[in-house]
Amino acid sequence: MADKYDLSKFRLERILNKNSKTKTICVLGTFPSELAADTRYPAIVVLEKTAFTDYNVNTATNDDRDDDDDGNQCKSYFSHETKLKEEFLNDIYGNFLCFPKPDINSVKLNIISPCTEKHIQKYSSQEIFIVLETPYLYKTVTESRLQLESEQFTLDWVYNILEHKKEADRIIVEDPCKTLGFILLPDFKWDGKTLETFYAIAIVHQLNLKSLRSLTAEHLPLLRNIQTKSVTAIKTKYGLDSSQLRIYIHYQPSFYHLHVHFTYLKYEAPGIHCERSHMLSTVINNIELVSDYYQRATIPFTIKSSDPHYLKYFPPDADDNAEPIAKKQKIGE
Ligand code: M7G
Repeated sequence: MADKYDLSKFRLERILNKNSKTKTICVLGTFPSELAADTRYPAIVVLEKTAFTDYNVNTATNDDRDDDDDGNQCKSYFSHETKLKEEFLNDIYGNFLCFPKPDINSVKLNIISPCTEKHIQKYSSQEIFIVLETPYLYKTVTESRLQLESEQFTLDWVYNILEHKKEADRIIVEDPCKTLGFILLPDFKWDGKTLETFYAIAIVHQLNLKSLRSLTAEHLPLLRNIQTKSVTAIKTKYGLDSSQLRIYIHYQPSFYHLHVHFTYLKYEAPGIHCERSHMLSTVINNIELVSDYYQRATIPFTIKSSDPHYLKYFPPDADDNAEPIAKKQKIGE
């Protein structure tokens, strides 16, 4: 990746989104093609200042500066190598800019290239609206748009993972069973190290499960298997207990191949809010109570005003007082 992308050759087109709280900025631009000098590919670049770790404030060995086996002493801000620039001092109050050495001051960077119009939409800051998707709306609008290839993000990255063609060395645990199996690995958004921002995803081996809407009682063994094996593997490898994990499924997902998100409970990961995430334990419980719950339920999701299907979800003649379609009809009827 470092070889493939020379950041000095990136040409900025526009800023898509920035957030001072999460300290992220997302930009659209182009990179030159490796093959043809006069061709440039559209690219989205997401930059995120990384979170502080315990090592960053370690002073335990300041007087005796031996590194531990991982060189962690060198990761502290409290070191000779950190430069301080005084802004002002007033009585007991001091204000400084601090310049730590580059290797503990990294910025996480994600690149999507060549990106599509749909990626640009996904990463752009826009007005969003909540759709209450009845089974009828799912059947008549969502399902038909899912059949259009142009409406989908490619799933090639998912198949590359399932076939061990990419990221195989990052797998945390795999159950290779075709019906109950899955691969758990670090998410694209995680640096793979900072526990404070722990983020992994479990991708199912079954190829025909698109989303929450696909799940019925038949899939309970799969969901329970993902939950049990993943939390055990995360505890073994990262020391995080199941009670410290937020385990959930997005609706709507960006990628329509069933996967489950695992994030550290204290980490406010993107997409954890109630309009999008459904706790796996609640999903299991709902299906245990009503086997076709997710075919009957009205499920909320958010849509951007620029989405080409926006108006289909808000037809101008919608009758707010009509009997909920979910009561009368389930998917497939
Ligand atoms: P989602 O709920 O479909 O959509 O989640 P979201 O991206 O809007 O949350 C898909 C998840 O897969 C996200 O958490 C992505 O960060 C992650 N992801 C996406 N890609 C392209 C990759 C990838 O190539 N590798 C890995 N490991 N994770 C990815």
